[in-house]
Amino acid sequence: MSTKILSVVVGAVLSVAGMVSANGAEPTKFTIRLKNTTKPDAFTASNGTKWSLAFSPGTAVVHTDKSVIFTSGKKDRGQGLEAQSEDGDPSTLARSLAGAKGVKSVTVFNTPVNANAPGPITPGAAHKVTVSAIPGDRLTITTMMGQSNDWFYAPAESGIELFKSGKAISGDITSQLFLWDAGTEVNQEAGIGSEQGPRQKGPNTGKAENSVVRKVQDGKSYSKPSNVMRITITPAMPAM
Ligand SMILES: [Ca+2]
Ligand SMILES: [Ca+2]
Repeated sequence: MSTKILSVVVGAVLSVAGMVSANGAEPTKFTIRLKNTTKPDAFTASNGTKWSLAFSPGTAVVHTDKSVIFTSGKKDRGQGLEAQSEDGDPSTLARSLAGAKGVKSVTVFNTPVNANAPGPITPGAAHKVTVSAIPGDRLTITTMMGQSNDWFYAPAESGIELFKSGKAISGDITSQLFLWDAGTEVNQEAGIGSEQGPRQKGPNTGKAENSVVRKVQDGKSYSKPSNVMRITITPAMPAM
């Protein structure tokens, strides 16, 4: 009998805490971890060259509007998505988005977990970033597909809803991401193109494409994020 009463009391306290959070009184902190789940030399190009995949520094954007970074089927807006997608450099994009309409926060992640300098995450490595949000907020993550001319991983343009029915989401969100082509540089074969991130002479080199932002649908394993990365999100428990 006493055990049952105790469980009812605990349940009541938890639901009250949940209501406070849902009313937006206290933002929830989310820790996002992006792990490169590929192996070194996991891919083989048409000429037999083996190559490894890395993901660049990126942004974690909390927003309320539904397409703050790009619109599928439209040209890049010239706000820094190009440098993010072609050179793995999120700094211009972050500066453009900071304070923009419908954007609540922009956090750059650039230093891998257990590393002491900025850089991409190579096979097995991870980026970690923390954001704060309230119900109604959305999350967009951007990172370059490191062996491409202008490809980036991100969710649909509307972002990922951070709360469902007022409750913070938790767990694996990898399936909500896609591989996008920024439409700014002509594609070469992934992993061996001379104008791609690891091989280009300098930032912003390669043939201009003048196309639109669109999903990469080439049937390759890296085009499906769950084959190459794992992104988890963990909300901090509300203070009791
Ligand atoms: Ca392209
Ligand atoms: Ca390039």
